[in-house]
Order: sequence, then structure tokens, then C-alpha cells
Amino acid sequence: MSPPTPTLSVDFCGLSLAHPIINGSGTFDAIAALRVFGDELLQRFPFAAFVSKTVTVEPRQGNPPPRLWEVAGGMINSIGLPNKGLDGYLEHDLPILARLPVPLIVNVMGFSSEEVAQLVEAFAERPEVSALELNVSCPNVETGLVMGADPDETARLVSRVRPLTEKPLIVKLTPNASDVPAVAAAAQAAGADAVSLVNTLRGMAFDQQKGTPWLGGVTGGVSGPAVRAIALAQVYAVAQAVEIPIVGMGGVQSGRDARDLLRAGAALVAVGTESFRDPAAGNRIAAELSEGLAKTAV
Ligand code: RRO
Repeated sequence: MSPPTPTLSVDFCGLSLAHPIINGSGTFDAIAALRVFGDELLQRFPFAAFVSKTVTVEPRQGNPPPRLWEVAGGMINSIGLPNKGLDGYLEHDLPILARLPVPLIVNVMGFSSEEVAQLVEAFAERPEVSALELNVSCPNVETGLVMGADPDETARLVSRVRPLTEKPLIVKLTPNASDVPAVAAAAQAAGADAVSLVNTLRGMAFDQQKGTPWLGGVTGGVSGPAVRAIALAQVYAVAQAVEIPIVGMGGVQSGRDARDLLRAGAALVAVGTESFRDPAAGNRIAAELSEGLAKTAV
């Protein structure tokens, strides 16, 4: 008799999820996928929760092209947060994303704590939104400012916005910091319900003809299997420093990769770059995770 299939369902900050595989913000365009796949996408949605691309207060065009470069085992992006801004998101994107069959987590970023507060306040009253992810870790802003590189700055921001919502607050951490566990602990002490990591690692590439930086934004964020071992070590280190749940991500391509992050201490695993290659990767990885757990269930 084959062993019973282990249940993958998980409670994450009060959200009941069918399995622990979600997407990394900005790596799966559910609105475009709905246009292409229609109801089929809703019936076989690849993730147990959906994290939207980062929303800022004002609309943004994003960085000048080129925005992508392929590297060994991954890619560098310098997208630069193109989005419709808060009003555009509420009017155009939210009603569509509310149709998804899984909880919606909205990722927000501000250029000051007041902007983040404005975003958190706006989404706090929207029943379509199950949780918020504070992006304090985007590598692709002109100012080079990354609030989440410093524990005190992170704590100040989380303390400022914590009273504004009862929804779960997830703080997305940068790997480009000298002490990531210290930033995670500061986020927890200031009231974060969870942390997610890693965002991309800063990297760059040169145009071989011109001898100048390839990316329009000069530097970008490296993702994909190339960063997997780094992500694993950072998730493991953060798990020793906090009690709140961790969303682990970085180069996940298979159930085995997901299981490694769970073993390192993650409660959920996010799939990012792999979804560009295989839009159904989320479901495949959840199935592989289940098979792997069944084999070692005894
Ligand atoms: O839009 C981007 O360039 C971007 C963002 Br907001 C982020 O958080 N991480 C990343 O690699 N790219």
C-alpha cells in the first residue's frame, strides 16, 4: 500500500492556505495570465496565496530599458517598480485580483515612512486584501535607499505603520545588508507578523560592444538558482533570530528546493524566477513537495 499523501495545508498568520507555496512579488502577472488563460487559471491557480507586484503612492514608469540580463543560473532585473500608483491599483487592479481563488497579499513600498503609512491605511480598509507585505528591500530605486538595510530604520517604519492595520504585516528583507537576522529581529520587535526573504542580490553586467553597463538602471537584482544557497543560509540564520513565521525564497525550482527552505525554518516558500520559465511551477513544486514528504513520512 502506498503511504498516505501528507496534507500540505498550513495556517499562516491566520490565513488558511492549501499548501505552503506562494509567489514572490512581481514574478507572476496574474492579470495578464487571466487574460490569456481565463477561467482555467482560476481553476488551477498555481499558488496558495497571491502576492501582488509592488504598489507605490504615485504611478511609476519604471527604469529605462534594458531591464533584464540573463546570468549563469538566473537573471538580473532592473524593473524599477512600474505600477499604476495607489489610486490606479485600487480602481483597476484590485477588482481583478479580488477574483483570484486564494488570499491576496499586497506588496507596498514608499519613499518615506509617511508614504508607506498612506499605503497601509488605504489597504487596511479593503476586505479583498488578506495581508500586506512591506517592501523595504527593492534594489532598483534611483536613490539607492534601502530602508531595510538597517535594523533601527526598519523598526521605526514598522512601528509607524503597525497601529494602522489589523491585517498581517510581512516585512520583506534585503539580502544586501550586513546583518539580516538583526533586521528581522528589529521587524519582529516592532510588531511585524512575519518576514520574507530574500529579495534579489545587487548585481550588474556590461554591454560587450559598448563597454558600458548593460542595464538601464546600471545595477539590478540577481535571482534564480544562482542565489539559492545564499537564500538558504539567510533563511536559516533568520530562523535562529525570530519566532514569527518566515516566507523563504530564492532560486526555488523544485519540491526539493522548497523542502530545503522549510527545513531551514521557513513556514511558506515563494517561487519567483522559475515562474517565468514555467507559469505552472507553483502547482508542480507543491506536488513535488507532497511526493517528497510522502516518501519520508515514516
Ligand atoms: O521592480 C523592481 O525592480 C524590483 C523590486 Br520592486 C523588488 O523588490 N525586487 C527586484 O528585484 N526588483
